[in-house]
Amino acid sequence: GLEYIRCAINRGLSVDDVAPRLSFFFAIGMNFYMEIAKLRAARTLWATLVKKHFNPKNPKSLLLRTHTQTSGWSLTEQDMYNNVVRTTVEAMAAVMGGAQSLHTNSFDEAVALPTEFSSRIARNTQLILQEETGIPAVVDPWGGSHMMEQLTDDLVAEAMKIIDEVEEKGGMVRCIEEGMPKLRIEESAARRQASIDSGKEVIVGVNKYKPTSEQKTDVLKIDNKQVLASQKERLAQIKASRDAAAVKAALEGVTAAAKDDSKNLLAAAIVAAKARATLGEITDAMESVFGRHVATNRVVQGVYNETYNTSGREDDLKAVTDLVQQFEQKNGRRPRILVAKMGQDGHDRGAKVISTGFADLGFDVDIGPLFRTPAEVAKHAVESDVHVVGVSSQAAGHRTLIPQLIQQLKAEGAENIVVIAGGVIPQEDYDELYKAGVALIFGPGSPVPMCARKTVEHLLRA
Ligand code: B12
Repeated sequence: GLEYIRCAINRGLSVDDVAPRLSFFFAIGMNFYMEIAKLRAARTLWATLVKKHFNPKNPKSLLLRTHTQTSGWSLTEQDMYNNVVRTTVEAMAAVMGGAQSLHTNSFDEAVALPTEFSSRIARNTQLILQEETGIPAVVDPWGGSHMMEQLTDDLVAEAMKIIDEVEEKGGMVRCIEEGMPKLRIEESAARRQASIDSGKEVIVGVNKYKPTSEQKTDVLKIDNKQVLASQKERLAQIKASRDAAAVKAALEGVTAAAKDDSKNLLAAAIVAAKARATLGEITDAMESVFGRHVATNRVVQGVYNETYNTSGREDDLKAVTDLVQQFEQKNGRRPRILVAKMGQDGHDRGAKVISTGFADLGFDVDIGPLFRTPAEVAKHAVESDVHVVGVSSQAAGHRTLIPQLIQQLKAEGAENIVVIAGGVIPQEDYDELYKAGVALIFGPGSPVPMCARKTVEHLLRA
């Protein structure tokens, strides 16, 4: 927020032109009191910092506006209807924390896009809170509670330390360039996963009180081929019906604005969009000047084992590291895995958590960049001489991209490289993938040691 205001001021706007129009997006998870305190602390922080740095005249500049979304991460594939309860608890935290706007997730969002039924329940969760409970009628209902005030103050103090650290490093843009926030998130995700895998943190239906019978829930199925064909057709129609000369001129305008700091790039992009240039064309017009951001890919190491080892279940890890050693003795080197991401799937948290966990369990881990094609992944796998490619797929490209990868490995003469997969893959797609040659599949909620154990067992058998 501070960085945006600074940018705007540098371009000649005043704090009061910008600050009242900013809106912040918060995810709201299951830690109920903490989430309420988080929104309360955010308001205090914003008002304090904007006043200190920019001294606005309009009091609205000090008001923090928030959109909140109940956590998608806390949703589970296992015992799926539990997610209705999770979303309700999270929505209550958002409302009690004073959110201005709220998105409630549907209970099936851990495995697919929501159905009409699940969307209706998600919407009704909000309506019930709004119309039946009286909860939204009170502003800051937790104000004055000793526990809540203390928690809020503690959060303000802890958050201030991080904000000061960011400021000292030269601001958020600099920190993003250095990969600092990304690495912190990845470290925290690996610790959280270890906490869940080891049972320290309870997730009902996943690591405790697991269902004893098979649970079947209808999930939305989307035909990728049909979506691709219809998108291509719509693009062709747009391209045929638009004024090609106007599009060309508008895209040149975007490139010119990207080159010249005194020009307004957003305005040029709006002209291009109105001329019906596509998003790809608009970004290409900028890429020719800016290049493409490639995130630094570092695997956080040590934190998975460190967290797991305080759970009293260290033996789980030893069982896996013993197998890894057995593999090393047999093959002269440790099992090597390429964790790969393909297609337009930008979700990398699962890939990072798996990479950290597998590395801590003794694997040699190569982590591939985002947005690779199957051919690029196959080439990388061969060049790095890996034993296994682990595809992490969250954006529903698995039925298309994984069989293509297996074909590409064959074309490279590397059919001995084992392919495993994990991520948001509905159970009903498993058979199709096994038939295509995938050795193992690990869905949401899979404990990392179990993934590693099954992988090394498979490699030992192969
Ligand atoms: C966090 C998240 C995001 C973050 C991603 C941040 C990041 N850096 O990864 C943000 C907000 C950016 C995001 C964006 C989007 N998201 Co999203 N996202 C999620 C969410 C809520 C959680 C994913 C996650 O991190 N889980 C935690 C990790 C640790 O779990 P995991 O990935 O499942 O991995 C575990 C296992 O699956 C397994 N595993 C995974 N990979 C591998 C690999 C190997 C080798 C092995 C052994 C095991 C393994 O082990 C892990 C540990 O148990 C999911 C819903 C969900 N609950 O899964 C939606 C979800 C994946 N997102 C979805 C969508 C639609 C999007 C957007 C298109 C939304 C939009 N319209 O803009 C964009 C797409 C961005 C892009 N370019 O891809 C959909 C995908 C729908 C589908 N598959 O049909 C989901 C399922 C939500 C939904 N139902 O709508 N998202």
